[in-house]
Amino acid sequence: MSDVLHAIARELVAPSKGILAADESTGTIEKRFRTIGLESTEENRRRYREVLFTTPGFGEHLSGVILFDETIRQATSDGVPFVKVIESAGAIPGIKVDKGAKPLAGFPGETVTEGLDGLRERFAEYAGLGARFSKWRAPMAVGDGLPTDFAILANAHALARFAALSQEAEIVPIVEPETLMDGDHDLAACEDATGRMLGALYEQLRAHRVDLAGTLLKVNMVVPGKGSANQADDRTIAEATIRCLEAHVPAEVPGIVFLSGGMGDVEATSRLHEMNRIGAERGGLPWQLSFSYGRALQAPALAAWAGDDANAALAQRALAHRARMNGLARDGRWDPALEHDAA
Ligand code: 5MM
Repeated sequence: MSDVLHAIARELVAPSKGILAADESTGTIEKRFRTIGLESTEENRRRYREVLFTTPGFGEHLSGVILFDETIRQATSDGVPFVKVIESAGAIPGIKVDKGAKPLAGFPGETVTEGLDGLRERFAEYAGLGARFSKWRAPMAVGDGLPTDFAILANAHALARFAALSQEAEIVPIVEPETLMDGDHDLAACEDATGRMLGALYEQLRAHRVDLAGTLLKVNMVVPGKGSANQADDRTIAEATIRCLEAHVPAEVPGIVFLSGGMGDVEATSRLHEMNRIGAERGGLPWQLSFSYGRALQAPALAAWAGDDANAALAQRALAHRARMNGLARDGRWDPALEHDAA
């Protein structure tokens, strides 16, 4: 398959860099804005994204940005399209194409991600707008008997159909199965659910003739549920995550980028650092291990901005700091003492 896809996938997981997930759908950004008491209007969403994307040195530790449908069509207050702003900073624009997780009929408590209808045509439009990679997220809850094998299969099949259509449009697909952190399950239950999903996903990707070297995996770390009485330290989480990935992710996949899923921002950095330390101790892992954080990159910036452009420079310093910390963690070179240089 295309050398272009392989090159973009590798560029997204280049040393010292990772991806900014800024693809909050309208409902999700509304929740985020509520934390700063800001109304979620189209103009406020545009202003916020302008603050993020015009951060000085943006491309130093950010290889790409995942955008939402509305955002890929927006521009700065001076009229420069966001896609151009991102490219000028040396980063790659990407697009979230799924239409969200909807209840899976007949399977209470489970969901299947929708968005396949008309996707070929949407990909053609997104390619014209400048997207060079794409993303589809399939969240799965852990609970009594959940996730079921059927919900795993339904989501893995949809992820593979998405990936095949994305590659057809010469756009690198990022497949994102997410085992949710909600609940009181332990680390072993998360490892089991994540491993079952990854097993089904790679079976489906191969069956759909997807070129794995032109894809990336975005996935959760293996962690206990938020309500579990048995929380785990960063080293244990890093070891369990690598064990699970080694068992299920083929070596042709160039990179794995983690989601933050509700972990604290420093926690997300520290755990990524631990995994890359383990990789270095072992003389390397088959794939690059990097980040594609939403909340863990944006939370301090959003709080600093607080809806007021007078705070833009402060917010940009906060984003640049988290990007630098994760850029170091992605190379196993982070030091907690560096957190004190925060903006
Ligand atoms: C930024 O949040 C993304 C969009 O979610 P919705 O479709 O629910 O609005 C989400 O897909 C995101 O890219 C990943 O989950 C990573 O974000 P976190 O905050 O988990 O790092």
